[in-house]
Amino acid sequence: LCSRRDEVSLAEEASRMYGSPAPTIFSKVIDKSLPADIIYEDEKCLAFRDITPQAPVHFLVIPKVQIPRISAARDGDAELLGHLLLVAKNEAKKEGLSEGYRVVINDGPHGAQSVYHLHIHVLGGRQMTWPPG
Ligand code: D5M
Repeated sequence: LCSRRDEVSLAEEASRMYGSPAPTIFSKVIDKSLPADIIYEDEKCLAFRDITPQAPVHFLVIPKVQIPRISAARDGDAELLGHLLLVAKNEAKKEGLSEGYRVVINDGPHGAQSVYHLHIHVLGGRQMTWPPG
């Protein structure tokens, strides 16, 4: 859905704005060299099912540009971050999560982040509890 030229300009944009963070497994999901169960894609982002689902519905929304973590986001990312949240709620609706769901961003070691490419978790289809672990 995304041309090679778009991909190159996205990579250039990332490198200009963030330096060149080490690519993660999600870079391969974005360039389609690693198969994923993609449920939504546009020029700015991708949503796909989590490989180790923690709920009956568990998908991730990621920007194509590699912002490593939410704490590394810049003021100029406001529109992109808003877009990711809107995609998250649109896909949650398509997944039938009418009773609600959990939206999570893990940041850094204390947040138990394991993949350093910003991602929004959306979990649903069961009763969530609070506080989280
Ligand atoms: O969560 C990182 C999440 O990414 C974790 O729930 C597993 C998921 N993951 C890792 N590799 C893949 C692939 N290849 N496809 C789909 N999902 C994947 P964190 O918030 O960093 O702890």
